[in-house]
Amino acid sequence: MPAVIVVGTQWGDEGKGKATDQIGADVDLVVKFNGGNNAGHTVVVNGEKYALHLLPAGILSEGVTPIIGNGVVVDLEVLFQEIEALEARGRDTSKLRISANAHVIPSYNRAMDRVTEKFLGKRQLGTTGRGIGPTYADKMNRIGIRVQDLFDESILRQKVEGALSNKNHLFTKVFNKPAVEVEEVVQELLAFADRVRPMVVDCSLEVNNALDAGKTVLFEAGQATMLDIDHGTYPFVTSSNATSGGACTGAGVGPTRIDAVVGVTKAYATRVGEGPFPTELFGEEGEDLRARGGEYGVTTGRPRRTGWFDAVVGRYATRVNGLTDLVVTKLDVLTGYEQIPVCVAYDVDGVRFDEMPADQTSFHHAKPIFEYLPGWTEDITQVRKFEDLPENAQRYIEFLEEISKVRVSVIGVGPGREASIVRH
Ligand code: 2SA
Ligand code: GDP
Ligand code: MG
Repeated sequence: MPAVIVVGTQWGDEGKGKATDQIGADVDLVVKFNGGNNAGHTVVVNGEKYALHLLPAGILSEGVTPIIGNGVVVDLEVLFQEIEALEARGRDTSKLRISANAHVIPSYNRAMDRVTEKFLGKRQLGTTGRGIGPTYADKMNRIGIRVQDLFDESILRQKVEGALSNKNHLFTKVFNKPAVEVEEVVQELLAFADRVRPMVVDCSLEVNNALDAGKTVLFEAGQATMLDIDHGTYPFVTSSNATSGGACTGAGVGPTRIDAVVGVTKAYATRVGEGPFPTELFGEEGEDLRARGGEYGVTTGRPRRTGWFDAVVGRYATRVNGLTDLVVTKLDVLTGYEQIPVCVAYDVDGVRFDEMPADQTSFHHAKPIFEYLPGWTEDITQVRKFEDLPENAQRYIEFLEEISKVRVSVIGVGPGREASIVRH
């Protein structure tokens, strides 16, 4: 498959990092197309664990050119910290490229993220505090700073002045904070210019040239379908398009060039941050699943909310992304449950919904209608063939496949690269 998009089908942390790393081992380019260092992808290679935030997961595969696309927002300090940390562990990062059109996250947007969350009070979103939302807002407001601006000091100064003219009003008059000095920001950004320069490319040209030359490209999403700015549980979402369409705009590639869209889902569900989550488990049950799955944020360390697989979300993700395949991760985590509830539809104030309600209020009122599947007790972490899974585990996967309306082609049974079952 020359061009493959990998997206999360739930609320993030489905194991996209592992899936990208696995598929990415055989591709030429891996392009991150949305988000920034709010992402947290865990990849385990030969027992060694890597936590990636801003860097595409393809960075761990030799021979792959990783590209940070134009749709990404880049915290330059974090970029170089991650590069240095990987280099210190013997990983080669010299092939990393970055789009000239990607926006940078200036320090004032980290401050803005934290202060706006605080001022939202009870309505806060539970952002990662990395400045993601304010930077995408600046992009849409046309007061953003792009990677290419680092190479023209006078343009950079004008743009920083423009951005700060209204932000300083907010900082000082609304949020009771000191004004941000233009010159300080200019110097903060210029300090990275020489190191970034050799990495800068036209992402769209690189990707299209690669496809024209018969090479393979993997487009890697950060966050997930239900956190997408258009299709997620707005306003409890991130500020970018994490669905497959985001790959086209965030990397500069036409939809006609895409061959496959792979969705990654957990065999159950998690969410970190605020917002509706119909199948959420509370108390001991929620804690138990969190402990079994090791469900803590890779970026912020926050405990993730846990719940059962939601097929309404699954079908929605299949439709919104045009999924061709599904990767089901963490099946091993469900080992030992006597029976496993799966949400097949919602009850919204007495009315059955088989598809995602079109309005937010209904979704907030949605109560899961469960079907209960029989569990299994056998350790499945060493299983590598579908037929070798316990019968009930096979049935569980077949059920997810049927109700999500997409073929399950890979099943994860452990965090390691090798701990997967590929169905042909
Ligand atoms: P933001 O910071 O503006 O993108 O936050 C807005 C919402 O998006 C959620 N969000 C995430 N949800 C799951 N995983 C993410 N990455 C990290 C991880 C999260 C972490 O891999 O574990 O470490 O906490 C991620 N990034 C953003 C966020 O929780 C808000 O609900
Ligand atoms: P991402 O943001 O979608 O890349 O996912 P994260 O890395 O934030 O979270 C997924 C977690 O599940 C990581 O700790 C992975 O190492 C782990 N993981 C991925 N696939 C599997 C699997 O099949 N089984 C188990 N037990 N862990 C997995
Ligand atoms: Mg994650």
